Amino acid sequence: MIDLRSDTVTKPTPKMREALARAEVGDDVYGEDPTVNRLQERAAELLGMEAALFVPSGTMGNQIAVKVHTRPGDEVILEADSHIFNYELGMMAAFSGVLARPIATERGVLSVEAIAAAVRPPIYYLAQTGLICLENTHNRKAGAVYSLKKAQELVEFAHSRGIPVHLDGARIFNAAVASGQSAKELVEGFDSVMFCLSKGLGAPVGSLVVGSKEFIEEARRVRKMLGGGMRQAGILAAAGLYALENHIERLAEDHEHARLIHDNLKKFEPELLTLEPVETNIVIFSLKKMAAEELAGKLRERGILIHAIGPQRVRLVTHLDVHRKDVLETIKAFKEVLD
Ligand code: TLP
Repeated sequence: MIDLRSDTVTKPTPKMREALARAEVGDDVYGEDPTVNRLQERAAELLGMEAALFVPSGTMGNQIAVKVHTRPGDEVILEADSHIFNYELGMMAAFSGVLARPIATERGVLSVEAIAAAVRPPIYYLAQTGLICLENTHNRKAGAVYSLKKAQELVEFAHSRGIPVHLDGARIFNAAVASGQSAKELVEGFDSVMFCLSKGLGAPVGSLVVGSKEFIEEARRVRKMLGGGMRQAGILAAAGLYALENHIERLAEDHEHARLIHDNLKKFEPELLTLEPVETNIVIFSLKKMAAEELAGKLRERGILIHAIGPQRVRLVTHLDVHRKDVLETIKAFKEVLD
């Protein structure tokens, strides 16, 4: 099967498995796993922050950040299609007791004006804005990238109002490769960042939360509350270290593959579908004459898996287990089905 449902489906490569097998381990709840410690140091260094914490999933990383930055009753400003708001099961309310203040956008990129209008004035009977969350790249907006300038403007504005900013950077390295800026530059000034090893970077499990020493100390406590202390997690961290060493630059290949699929789907516009712009490794389009599930079913018969993310809306994600020949086969299958 050519699996384009998500970049979460990647399997560890033989070399990554070797790194996993060789990993030195210890009990990470005691802070004694040398491989986890190395991964955390490397992550902090790559993002130019003081410290990092290895967590089992992106969702846990985001929710730890929400908890650490806010108090119950606070509002959290975020984009209406963001992962934190839509796909984390209302955990920000359930666990941190905060209210979401979603702002709808065209391409997932919030503006200073929209945020300024959503920030509550400091009046004692109003819920206060405890946190702003951004998402780079933006999953539901077809992998859209926040430009450095936009992100910096928002961070500066938030800080001028005393509000911390968390970045859901599940795919921050895709943003870095696509924009030609380093991940470090793209996250400068953010109060915390979560990024995933288990997506395009190809590790089997794991994400990192990155921030100041003080923030990470508190994040470690919250991780334990959630049952996220992982003991001999060096086995997993070794895969993450391998991914950070070997799988960042190659993301460009995934972007090229996504562009190739996108370019070929253009032939079916405007009659059969409407494409959203492609910026990284995610292609999203809306079908006009067929249900998304029907298309998914027809492609499955041809050995291709895609994700129906709405009644008419479809998502395809390229990743390190999708090779050029798979892309060409996908394009051929689309032609057969849509023609
Ligand atoms: N995204 C998954 C699904 O949950 C939708 C996917 O297939 O794309 N932030 C962003 C921007 C994400 O896209 C995801 C996962 C997460 C956070 C959560 O990461 P995990 O799955 O590790 O909890």
